[in-house]
Amino acid sequence: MIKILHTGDIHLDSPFSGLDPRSAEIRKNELRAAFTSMMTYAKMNNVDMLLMAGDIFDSEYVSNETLILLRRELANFGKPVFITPGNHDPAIPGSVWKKDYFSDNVHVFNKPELSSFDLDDIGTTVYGFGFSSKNMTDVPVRGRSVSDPGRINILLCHCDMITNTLDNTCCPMTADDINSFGVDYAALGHIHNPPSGSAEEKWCYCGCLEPRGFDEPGPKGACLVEISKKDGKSDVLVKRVRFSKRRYEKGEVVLQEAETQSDVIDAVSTYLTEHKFGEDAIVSIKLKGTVSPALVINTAYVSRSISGVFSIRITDETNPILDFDALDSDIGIKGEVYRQLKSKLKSEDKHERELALRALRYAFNALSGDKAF
Ligand SMILES: [Mn+2]
Repeated sequence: MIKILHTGDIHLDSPFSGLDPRSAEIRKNELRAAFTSMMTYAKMNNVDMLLMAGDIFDSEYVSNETLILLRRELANFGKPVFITPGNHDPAIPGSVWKKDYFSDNVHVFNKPELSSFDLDDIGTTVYGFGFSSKNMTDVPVRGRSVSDPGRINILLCHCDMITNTLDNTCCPMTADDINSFGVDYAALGHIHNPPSGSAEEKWCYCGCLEPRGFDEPGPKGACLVEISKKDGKSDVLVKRVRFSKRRYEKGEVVLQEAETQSDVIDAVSTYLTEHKFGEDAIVSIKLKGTVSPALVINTAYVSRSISGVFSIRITDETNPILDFDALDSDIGIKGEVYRQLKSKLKSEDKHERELALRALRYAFNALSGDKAF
């Protein structure tokens, strides 16, 4: 039995531009920390090799600190490391993938043509190919097959098996390509939210190591893969291991006739507790349901009042409880404000409707200001 750690889509030195500069700097360091935690795990679990399925770097601009960290971690690991450059970090002339930069245990598939590397002590052959520019329309394994089906055969590459369009320029591989090639396991990169896949499939996406936005929800990590082969038949066991320091989560809190900012804070806090969103969570909450007409939710204040999560973003999509028929015939100021806004409140344009509703709430909020004494 051989044990592999399959990672990829690390995107080291990602700018995290969706965050404020301070949080972005924290996240950059957390990404490097997630990578070193993974390397520690690989050493502790005595894996036979590390497979890195592309997009190790976010772009061709990599800091020296990151390069040194990568070289040092891979050298310390000591066991074989295979790297295949992806569409974000292709092996272009002058790139680190083309230089003799890493220690001897590191093999980079730095050409777009299929090649292989034998590990005779564990009866395994690793096949791979790498991006040499941002696009790859070829599928280098198509029409090929492994040379010795008796060995454990692994394919390592960055490719897109999910986007089913003709303009897919990221190595549009299919399950048929992999099956006819005849590998025991295809370690793939490119898809950050890995599809669950079935046990019969010979391929697996590891997903990204650390999420970078709400389009990459939930915890992320790498795959621990165990492969055994007997009489030409292989058994593959894939276990997903979390390494991400944070996770992005989206939620919806439905308010019921909330009257004050603290009603809103309580409802959001309860939701976060119920869903066990802790310090590791970057949360986006949509407020729905009904509020009293006198309440205009101050989302900035509510966000600041919430503790226990890394960061929270709140959007207000609530509706005030209003009797529009009664307002229409109201002879007071409220009725007049309503009639002024009525056409916009019923507008076809969603944005105009929301704006009018917001204006109505501010007006009613101001008009309902009771004198305390
Ligand atoms: Mn990627």
